[in-house]
Parts: sequence; structure tokens; C-alpha cells
Amino acid sequence: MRPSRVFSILHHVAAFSSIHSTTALRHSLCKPSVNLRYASLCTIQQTRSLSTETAISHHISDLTDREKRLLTKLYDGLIGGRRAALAESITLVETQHPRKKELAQVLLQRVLAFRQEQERRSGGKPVAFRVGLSGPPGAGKSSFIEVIGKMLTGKGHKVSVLAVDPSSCTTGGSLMGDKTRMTELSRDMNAYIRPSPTSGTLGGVTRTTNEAIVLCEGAGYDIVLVETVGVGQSEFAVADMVDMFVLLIPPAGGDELQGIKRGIIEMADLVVVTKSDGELVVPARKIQAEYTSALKLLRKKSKVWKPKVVRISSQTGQGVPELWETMLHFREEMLSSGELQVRRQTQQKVWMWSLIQENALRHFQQHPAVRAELPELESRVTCGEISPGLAADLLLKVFTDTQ
Ligand SMILES: Nc1nc2c(ncn2[C@@H]2O[C@H](COP(=O)(O)OP(=O)(O)O)[C@@H](O)[C@H]2O)c(=O)[nH]1
Ligand SMILES: [Mg+2]
Repeated sequence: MRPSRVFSILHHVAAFSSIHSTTALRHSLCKPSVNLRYASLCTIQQTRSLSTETAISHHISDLTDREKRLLTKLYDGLIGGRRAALAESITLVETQHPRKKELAQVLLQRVLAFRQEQERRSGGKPVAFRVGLSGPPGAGKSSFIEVIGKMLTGKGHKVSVLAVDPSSCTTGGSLMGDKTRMTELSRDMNAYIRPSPTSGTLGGVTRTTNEAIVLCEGAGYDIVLVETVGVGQSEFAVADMVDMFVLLIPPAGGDELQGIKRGIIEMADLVVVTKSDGELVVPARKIQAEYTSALKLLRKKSKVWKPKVVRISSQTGQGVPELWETMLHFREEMLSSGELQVRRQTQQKVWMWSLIQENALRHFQQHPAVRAELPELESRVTCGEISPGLAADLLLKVFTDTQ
């Protein structure tokens, strides 16, 4: 992405923000001396150079009137809590269309500013509780979301459910977040369920999920549940976007559990053994004991919170209210120690770097000089004529030489 391109996005942000909100801008400017003057999505408030601010706000509006109207309509609808506006906004962040992608960033920046304002008013407390739910297919994630989701809307919360499903990228069909196990929740006016997009890379799905979280929060959803299957890297991606990461394990031994990666158990703030009902109670207890002792041996993620292993049944509802209490307790501990805020700040950085990685790679791959050299170098590497290291160096050289 060339500086001019960066600026063009910045202008939209500036243009749109200056009309409706000055806070967004204050958060979005970096030092003018920096080579590429990135708009940062950083949430930490810093004093910015006024001249930069003025310079950028001068570049008002190459948004067309139609685009401005669209953004205003989406923003007002979203903030007003209208589901159709939320759905349309998420579709906008999921788009591959370059111009619409830019519009999505302008919208997001405004929603972020709105959310920050809300957080400031509530004394820095995050407006929403983000919970990641992971586990092997069939663990009972969707059934659990249906039960806890209903319980939470019953308590007056607004719950959104988002799905990250890398398998849907390849198979084109997503079972996750589908509404068959969430029949009641999907009819609940205080719940919003969004299946995983069925195209794109895991990186792309991760980005749009992160952005969808922001949009859901802007629309007033105070609990955001992100469901993912234990496939590939998706669990790690989800662990990097939530306040609390919950691993759900079915009460079956052997093969089914072997798929659960050790690394992901380390990420878990809570392990939930599901289906603890009927004849499954005994194996559920056994798994609970196994995980409790396994957790003791693992590296601790937090100074104030020891991961716990609990049992629930979505069928009988047993253990679900207690589980929610535990989750609230976690949130309180993490908030009062400041760890939650630090976790979120770190996540913002991780998110930024994963975007850079994805975009930088795409930029590299699409670069004309790289594309011209690539086929020959690839075939020479394949037949062992030159080393992969040398080929990579040569490609990077043509890339940087022709910038
Ligand atoms: N006995 C029992 N079965 C359950 C429970 N929760 C889910 N199941 C069953 O487990 C299967 C997988 O559930 P699902 O929620 O789709 O799992 P997911 O793939 O992790 O989302 C379904 O056949 C459910 O009926 C439970 O609490 N008790
Ligand atoms: Mg499911």
C-alpha cells in the first residue's frame, strides 16, 4: 500500500469523523515525521500534534454524498440498535471490494470513537464482555450458547454470537453459528447470531470477526460470544480477540480428546466439561478430574486468575448459572487488577500486526516485478537448482528495488 493510498483512507476517516465526532480523529493520528502516516486504531489516548490534526482534517471528503448518506444511515441505525443496520455493517466489513473496504474502515472508526466515549463515561470499564468458546466439533458449543444465551437475555443482556470457522473457507458451508442448535436464541430479539463468512482466509475471517465485535458492541450488545472449532489456528485467533477464553470438552475419552492441542489448554481461562447428564455424568467427572490435574502443570496465563474446570449440562441446564457466576467473577478479578485492560491493549497490537502481515504479503505477491520473476524462481527452487533462501532473497530484492 503506497502512502497516497494510506492517505486516501485517512481522509475518509477525517472527513467523516470531523462531521460527526472529533474524538475519532484525536485517536487516529500519528507523528507527521513517520514515513507512512498511519491512522492508528490505538485506544490509548495520547496528545497529538495539532498541526497534523489540522492537516488531515483539511483533506476533507472525497466521500461522495451517496457514500456519506450510506455511512450515516448505517451508523445511526447501528447506534440505535437496529439489527438490519448491524447486519449490513458486518456485510460491509466482510466485503472484498476495495472501495467498500475503505468505507467500512470509516464506519468502524466512528463506532470505535462512540464506544470509547461510552467507556470513558463508565469510568474505563469495557462496554462489553467478550467470550471465546472453543472445542472439538460435537463438544456441545452451540447447544451451550443456546442455553446460556437465553439465560442472559432473560437477565436483560443483549447477546451476540459470532463464528470463526476456517473449515467454511474451504468447504463453502458452515455448520458453526448455524441456527439449528440455537432455535430459540435465533428468535430472541435481544440476540444476534452471525454465521461465519463462507469465503476468505482464516486471516480474513479473523479480521472481520474482530471488526464485527466492535460493530456488535456499538449496537449495544453487551455480551459477545465467539464460537470456533478446534481446527487449525482458529482457536488461537479467537483467544486473541476475547476477554475470556473458554474451552469446551465433551465427556468422551481417547481419540476425541487427542485432537485438543496442549497449547490451547494453556490459553483457556476456563475448561467446561459438557453433557454432564444421565450416564455421561461419570465420564464427565473423570474428565474434570483429569483436566484439573493437567491444568496445575501448565504455565499460568494470569497473575490473578487460576483456570478452573467445571461441569455443565445444556440439556438439563445444570451448572449453567454457576458457570456464569464464575465468568463474572473472572471478569471482576481481571478488571480490578488491570489485567483485562492490558490483555485488550495487547490484542489491539496483535490485530494490527496480523493485518500488516496479511496486507504486506498480498502486496508482495501482487507486485508486478515479483510476479514476473516468481514462476522461474519457483521452478528453479523446486528442481533444487537454487536454494529457497536465495530465491526468497532475490524476490525480496526485486520487490524493494522497484518500490
Ligand atoms: N446429553 C447431552 N447431549 C448434548 C448436550 N449438549 C449438546 N449435546 C449433543 O451433542 C451434539 C453436538 O452438539 P452441538 O451443540 O452441535 O456441538 P458443537 O459442534 O460443539 O456446536 C448434539 O447431538 C447435541 O444434542 C448436553 O448437555 N447433554
Ligand atoms: Mg456448533
